[in-house]
Parts: sequence; structure tokens; C-alpha cells
Amino acid sequence: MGATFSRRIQSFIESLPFFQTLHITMVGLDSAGKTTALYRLKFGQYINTLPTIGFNCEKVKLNFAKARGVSFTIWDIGGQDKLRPLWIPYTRCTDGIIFVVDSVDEDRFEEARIELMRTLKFPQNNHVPLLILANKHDLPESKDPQEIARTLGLNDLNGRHLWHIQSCCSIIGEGLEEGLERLYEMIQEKRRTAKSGGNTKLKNRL
Ligand code: G3D
Ligand code: MG
Repeated sequence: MGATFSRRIQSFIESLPFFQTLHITMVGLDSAGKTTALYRLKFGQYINTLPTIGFNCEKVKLNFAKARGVSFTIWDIGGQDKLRPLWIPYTRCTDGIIFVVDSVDEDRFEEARIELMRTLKFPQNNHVPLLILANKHDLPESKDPQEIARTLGLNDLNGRHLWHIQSCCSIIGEGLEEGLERLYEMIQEKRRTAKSGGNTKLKNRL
């Protein structure tokens, strides 16, 4: 009785946003803007980046609406060809995946789709909530997020992953907080679904 009660108290405390640290892996093709997004979230300003050789990792405390007080440990993994094999071990058993796409680079949408699907196909990534950041929306040639969603084949993920696509500009930070908040909500939703024993019919709410 006492042990059950203290387990309940512990699980209640752990469910409070302030005590939560979630592990998030950020991937995407090279030059999509992953590191710019990470530093914008961490330092609140634009920081000039160099191509990532390996990975960067920062703890980001969310400070908005429902996710206030939650910490995200974000792993930003290099996107060059030779670094992509790292995506699988880094995404394995993570709480959420962020996939960053350059919304202007139409010629590489197919390459992005292939790499995204390869990552999600890994059995341990089954059901992991997915946030797509359609980045560089400040540029006039940027494609509409719904068009990017179609090109990436995101509708094929319905029932397997909760996902959301968010247009953003990592240079000024527009859209990043909204995206992270939505990712947090999806992680919570996935946990509730898993607790109630039904993980196979995850509904997508775009
Ligand atoms: P990566 O970590 O995904 O490889 P980076 O990408 O964060 O290094 O960014 C690659 C280039 O894209 C950088 O330009 C960076 O300034 C630019 N970039 C990132 N986000 C945005 C954005 O939202 N809008 C625009 N216009 N550019 C962005 P350089 O010139 O340094 O290569
Ligand atoms: Mg980088």
C-alpha cells in the first residue's frame, strides 16, 4: 500500500512539466538549417554555423504555454552523406524526432524523403512522434508546408506516427517554439495512448 502510494506520487511528480527532460534527435540533409535552429533555441539569437562534423547537443528549456518548464535535450546530427548512418543509433528510443527540410531546395526533396523514411522504418523508431521543420520560410521561393508534406509522403505515416509540419525561419526563430510545443503535445499524447494500451491506431492531427 505504502509502496504503491509512493510510486504514484513519484509518477505524478515526474509527469509535471518542470521535472521532465525529453530526448529529441534532430536530423535532416546537410545545410537544411538544423544547427541554426538549435542555437537559435538555445541562445535566443542567430549564430553563424559551420558544417557539423559529428553532432551538437544542447539542453533547451521550453518557456511557452503548455510546455513551460520542460527540458529538451536536443541532439543535432550532421546531415552529410557519410554521417547519415549515425541517424539510426541516435534516433533509437528517443522521445521525439525533428526532421529539418530546406523549403527552397526542391531538387533535394526526394533525397530528404528517402532519408526520412529510412530512419522511420527502423523498428525502434516505430510510433516516435515526428516534427518536420519546413525551414527557410523567409525566402520567397520557399514551398508551402502542405506541398512539402505531400512530397515527403507524410500521409503514409498516418496510424504509425503522430506528426506535424511547421514552417519556420531558424534565423529569426519564427515558428520554432510553435513546432516544439506541438512536438511536446504529441509526446504526451503518445504516452497517454501507450498507457491505455492502444499504440497501433495513433491518429494524426495535422
Ligand atoms: P545544417 O546544420 O542543417 O547543416 P546550418 O545547416 O544550420 O549549418 O545552415 C546552413 C545554411 O542555411 C547557413 O547558411 C544558415 O545561415 C542558413 N539558414 C539556416 N536557417 C535558415 C533560415 O531559416 N533562412 C535562411 N534564409 N537561411 C537559413 P551559410 O550561408 O552559412 O551556409
Ligand atoms: Mg549542422
